[in-house]
Amino acid sequence: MVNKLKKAFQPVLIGMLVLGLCATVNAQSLEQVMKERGLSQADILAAAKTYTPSGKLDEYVVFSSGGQSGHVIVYGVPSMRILKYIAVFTPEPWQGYGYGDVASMAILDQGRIRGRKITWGDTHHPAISETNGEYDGQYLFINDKANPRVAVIDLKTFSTVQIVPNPIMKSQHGSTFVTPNTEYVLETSLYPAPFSNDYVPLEEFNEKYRGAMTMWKFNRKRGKIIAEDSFSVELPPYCQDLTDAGKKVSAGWVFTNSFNTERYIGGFGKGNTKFRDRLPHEAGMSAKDTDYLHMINLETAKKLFKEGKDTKINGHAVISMETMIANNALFLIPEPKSPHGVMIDPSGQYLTVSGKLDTHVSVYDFKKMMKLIESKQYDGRDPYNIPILSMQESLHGQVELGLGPLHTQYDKEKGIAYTSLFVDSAVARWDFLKLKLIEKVPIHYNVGHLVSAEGDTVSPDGKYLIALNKLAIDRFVQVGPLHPQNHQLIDISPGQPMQVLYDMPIPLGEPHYAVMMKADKLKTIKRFKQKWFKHRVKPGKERVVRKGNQVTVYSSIIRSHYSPEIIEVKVGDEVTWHLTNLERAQDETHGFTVDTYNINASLEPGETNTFKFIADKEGVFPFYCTEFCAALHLEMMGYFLVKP
Ligand code: K7E
Ligand code: CUA
Repeated sequence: MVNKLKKAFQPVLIGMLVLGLCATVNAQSLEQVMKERGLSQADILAAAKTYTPSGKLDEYVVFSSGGQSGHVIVYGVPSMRILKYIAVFTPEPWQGYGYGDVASMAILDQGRIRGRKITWGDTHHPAISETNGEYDGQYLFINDKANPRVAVIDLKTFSTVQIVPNPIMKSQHGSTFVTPNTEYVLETSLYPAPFSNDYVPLEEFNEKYRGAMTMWKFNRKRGKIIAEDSFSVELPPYCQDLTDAGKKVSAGWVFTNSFNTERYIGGFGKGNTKFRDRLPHEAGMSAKDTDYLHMINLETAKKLFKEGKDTKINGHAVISMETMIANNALFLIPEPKSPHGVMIDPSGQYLTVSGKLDTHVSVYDFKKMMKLIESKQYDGRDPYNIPILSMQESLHGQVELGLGPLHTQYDKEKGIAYTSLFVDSAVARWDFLKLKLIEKVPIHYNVGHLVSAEGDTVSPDGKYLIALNKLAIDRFVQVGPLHPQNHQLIDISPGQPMQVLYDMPIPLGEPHYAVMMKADKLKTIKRFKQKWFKHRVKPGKERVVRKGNQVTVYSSIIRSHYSPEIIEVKVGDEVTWHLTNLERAQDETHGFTVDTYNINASLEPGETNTFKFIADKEGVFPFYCTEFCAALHLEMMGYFLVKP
């Protein structure tokens, strides 16, 4: 084995010898390091597959939900090096997001629900914008499950540019997913509730509580969701779970699965104000053997919205179930109970659904489903009159994969898919066309979502798969009772067994889903253009302007000083402070904080930020640059003086 390795590393050894480093090689041979650190040949191979020497870049970039942190986590593959946290629903001081700068404060303000400012999010499913079903690297979308909202991130700058609260939902989960040309961003509700903000007793659950799917119209040119051009489709009060947009043959349709088609409303435990001695939700919601996969015709819904066949609820267009049914645009198909996720294969023809409590994964055939719809062959109707298609006649087949199947991702190889097995703590590689299990690889532990390279596009890359694990017992140095999450990188190269390559701790919330894109698709800017900012301060035009008690400061910043450096105002003055970073050099960021004002900015080269505040306390307030920018960084400061 060692000989084999020697052979593999021969070019490296020769190179080192040429450089005259043979003494070092002798002192620290590979064999010695392996022995000292207890590494096997497989470990060394895994290391060689992931180790990315200084100066080399990763082939893929992963956008992972940051869970309860409300952020997005960005890291590289195969190195698994964290590159950035993108602040979305939660203020983040390093990027100056939500710490006084007017622009980012306004974005967070867009996320108010019924007037209340919310400073966190439960992010679950990121989605990259697509062109013809391929990631185009322009935008990223992410949802907030807790406070039903979606956010738009511009990947030119890796910054959040919009937060859109859902006007009718009270919680959501099946979000965000995009149509193949990012015409729409889909958001699906989770726990049924009335669309209005009124109190409606639980006894009226069946009649007045509802689910919904919102089709947010995305305007790529403006880089924004346009609320007026968006609408929702009313759904039954089942718990709609995950969603996916059809592609290729299934383009124009969208799918979502569900649980609690029992419409169980709970009542377990002492102290309920309503109902007594009832089963807990978990039992009541999983009493039946099947739930419903929902099939929605987006093209028809679009047409109905255009024709004004909607009702406005909270100012938002909603197309009723009745209208959808009458226009053959809403169907249900039974699926094994309490499923988690519906994922459409790259061809658009096959949909995989895993019932968490079933050991099988079900593969539905879109063409068979359409045949049933076209011949109006229904197996009955649900209590809301929605036609039900036969499960047996919609299925391509079922495969037994193991315990607790959850989420599926696709490979470059035709028919090959990967499904996470939550209870088994394993990942299954299987063939969804031939309906057979190929192999399983154990992971640590309790895997949720998986992500493969470009895995939910029309042309996945294969190569890498990441298991987003929920528990990380024994994987890392113990850091208190709350462990980090564990993202495990798996080599899925064809013609060899899957190999776990790397454990990556995620110490910031529970990531649910991630997307992995070729890194060279990113077209990020290196610096801001000063002219993009209305309030930019040109060099030589720095000044302080006073109008009554309104003081406007026009500041420029460049290594290593602010101009002006001393600003004196009176107690009660309203201060508007514009700052422009005049740097041209890449990455020459300067910060800005005013002692005790809860202000922190990160001004990238060319960027302008504006702060508005009232100088409400007399005193002396040093301000300084919070980013170590140059040798005289500590000297980069000034005084903000407030006179009585
Ligand atoms: Cu499996 Cu939200 Cu997609 Cu966790 S996810 S709940
Ligand atoms: Cu500028 Cu430190």
